[in-house]
Amino acid sequence: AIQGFIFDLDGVLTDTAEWHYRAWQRLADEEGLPFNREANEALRGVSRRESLLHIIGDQPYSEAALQTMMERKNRYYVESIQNLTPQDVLPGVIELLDELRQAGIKIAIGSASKNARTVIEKLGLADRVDAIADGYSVERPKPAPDLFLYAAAQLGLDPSHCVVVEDAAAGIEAAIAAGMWTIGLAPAVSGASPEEHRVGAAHIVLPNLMGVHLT
Ligand code: B16
Ligand code: MG
Repeated sequence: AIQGFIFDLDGVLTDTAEWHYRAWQRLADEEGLPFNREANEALRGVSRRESLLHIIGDQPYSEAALQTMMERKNRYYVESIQNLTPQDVLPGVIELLDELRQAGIKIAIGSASKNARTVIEKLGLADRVDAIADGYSVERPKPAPDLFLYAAAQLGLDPSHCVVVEDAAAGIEAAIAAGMWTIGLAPAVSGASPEEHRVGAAHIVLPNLMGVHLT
């Protein structure tokens, strides 16, 4: 039986994915690097460093330059999340978290972000989760299973008893590699088969968490 739920943060519990995008867009514009909303889709759930490497392509930047660009992007992002409030929790989330807790199911966050704790605090969700795995928890980013395995270990659960909720292909891949059940969130694409969604490999694909219940 399912004993734990591990939620991705950006794009699942809140829409900070948009603020990540805008911060990368600002950096790319300043650097004269080609980037747009469509290119950003490939960065969903991807770590800060991997995202930057993707944006610079084959431009030769020194390690020091990469570091300062990552710091700059993070500064833009951190500025933009200062005004997050509990109003920014996506529809259906609170209801589902309450229902899970009532059913005795453990809850963790499994986010690639180093800002996950700040975001969770600002959203007022800290008291509703039992464990947080974030960008500081493990070395290898998603799609490696490490982050979700770490979250399951924090909950004291076997991976096979955990469900991961994700909005990114890299996250679904990581969860499957961890031996967990997966729920992928992606907007409905009219006429598209389930495999064509960005989270096509997930066991279940839903548009969002609105009206999602345990039974
Ligand atoms: P940071 P998630 C991910 O969070 C974001 O989706 C991704 O856009 C971001 O680059 C990554 O965290 C690292 O975030 O720069 O704040 O450490 O979707 O895994 O909750
Ligand atoms: Mg995400």
